[in-house]
Amino acid sequence: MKPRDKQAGFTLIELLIVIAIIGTLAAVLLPRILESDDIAKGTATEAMMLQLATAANTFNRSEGYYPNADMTYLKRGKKPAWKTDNGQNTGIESFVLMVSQSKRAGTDLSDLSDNFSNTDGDQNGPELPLLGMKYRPEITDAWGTPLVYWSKLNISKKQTVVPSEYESAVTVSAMKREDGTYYGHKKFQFLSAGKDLTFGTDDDIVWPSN
Ligand SMILES: [Ca+2]
Ligand SMILES: [Ca+2]
Repeated sequence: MKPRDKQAGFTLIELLIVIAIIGTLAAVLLPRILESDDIAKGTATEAMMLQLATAANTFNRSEGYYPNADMTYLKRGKKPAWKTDNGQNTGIESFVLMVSQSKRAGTDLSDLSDNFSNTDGDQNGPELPLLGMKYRPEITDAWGTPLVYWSKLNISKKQTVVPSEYESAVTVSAMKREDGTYYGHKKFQFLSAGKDLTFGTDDDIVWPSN
């Protein structure tokens, strides 16, 4: 055997060992990396819910009610001529629509545009004034599932949510505390499906959380 061949064979064994080591490291580290990624997404989702809750409170201070979850806008004067909703993702869409009507009562949510989705593919009709878009967006959690929003007026009503463009609609109830009352029953509730992308499971994230 020539020295060169010996060298080549040795390199192959080394390569196999390196691949085995990388495989082992990946198997050990990947779950941890994914877990820390999910923790970061949970934190990001909570931070966003705080921002949305602030927008709801701003709206309430100006208009005297929390943004409705059923597309009814009780503002004095003329009601904007938006389309009737298709019954999917309605709560969070209604929230976006309400707070996007005016600077005075509303909040510009355009810095959350990375978290806009339109899983039910609907249109608003007229442009949303503060967002300049004609489609009717939802706001998603950090995993990409639309949040669900209830105001206190309809918190006991189930909502129909389209989790993604590739899934069919599911029915979602607002989350209750152990004493049977709804989280946020005096104001409003935001709900995230959490890392398992499924509503009604233990990893759901609710605002307010107490
Ligand atoms: Ca809709
Ligand atoms: Ca939509």
